[in-house]
Amino acid sequence: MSKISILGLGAMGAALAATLIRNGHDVTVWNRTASRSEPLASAGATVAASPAAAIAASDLTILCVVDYTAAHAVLADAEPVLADRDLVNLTNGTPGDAKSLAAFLEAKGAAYLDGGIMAIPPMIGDDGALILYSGSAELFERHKAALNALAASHYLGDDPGLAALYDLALLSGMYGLFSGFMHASALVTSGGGKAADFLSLLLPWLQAMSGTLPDLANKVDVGQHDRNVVSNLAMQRIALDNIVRASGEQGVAPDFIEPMLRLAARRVADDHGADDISGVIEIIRPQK
Ligand code: FVH
Repeated sequence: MSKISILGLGAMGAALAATLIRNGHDVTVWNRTASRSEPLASAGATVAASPAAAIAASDLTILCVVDYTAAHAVLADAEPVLADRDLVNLTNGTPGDAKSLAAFLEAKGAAYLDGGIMAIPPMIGDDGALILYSGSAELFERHKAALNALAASHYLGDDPGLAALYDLALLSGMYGLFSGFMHASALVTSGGGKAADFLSLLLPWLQAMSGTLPDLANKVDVGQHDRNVVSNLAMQRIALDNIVRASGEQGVAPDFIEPMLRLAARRVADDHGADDISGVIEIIRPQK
């Protein structure tokens, strides 16, 4: 069992600390608002008086605060004790945020692992929770057993920005799903239907359409979008235009769907109407 400190006891930090305590680890906690430590102290945690004291108390420190501004504020207090420490940061941010924090900590002599939590607090410690990691492989290997108590662990590589990149990519897929659901539900409810009833049609449709993703992913990776096309972009542009026009007729704002129509129309205007819809990525991805 390891000595582990948790800095930040919001909804997520508290769930991480409680899970580690349940798994028998020797847990020290610190939070800016001290009263949030009390339930964890009752569950067996030691409460540290400062981030520096918490970091000094343990073999591994896990930081989980609201954003990177808060993360830097917490660590600024602890600069004198950072040398030779292992630090995992599970605060959500960008690849650039993660790389800057990694550079700061490496300059202080600490090992750094960045993480992206793909779970909500009640899922921590249960099947279905996933945490993506990137950064120091040695740190990951040293503490893998303890980290696996929190969630399944997926190590992406030694670039500290990768966990944030993949975390935000997964969230992008999720927000695409949510925005599609909201536009579809606005259309259905504008015609008197119920969103809950509509799910019996929407869910199997999304399941069927997700079956096209392996082919689209291959086209994205190869960068060619004109092979085995069954639903060409020129046809899909008209469907998107129909959705936008129907939205106008129904009094539904087209804010979710209009950007997709604009991209499809640009690609068709660029003479790629016979390609698959995957070709739209060529407009938004970094240009070579
Ligand atoms: N909760 C969730 O569903 C998601 C799931 C996926 C991962 N996220 C990320 O986890 C980070 C923490 O999120 P959280 O849910 O714990 O957030 P809150 O409950 O709002 O707690 C915020 C903690 O941050 C502390 N804090 C804020 N500002 C500062 C600061 N300047 N200095 C020190 N600490 C600060 C705050 O302290 P206090 O307000 O209690 O004093 C809380 O401990 C986040 O990156 C999510 O994106 C969660």
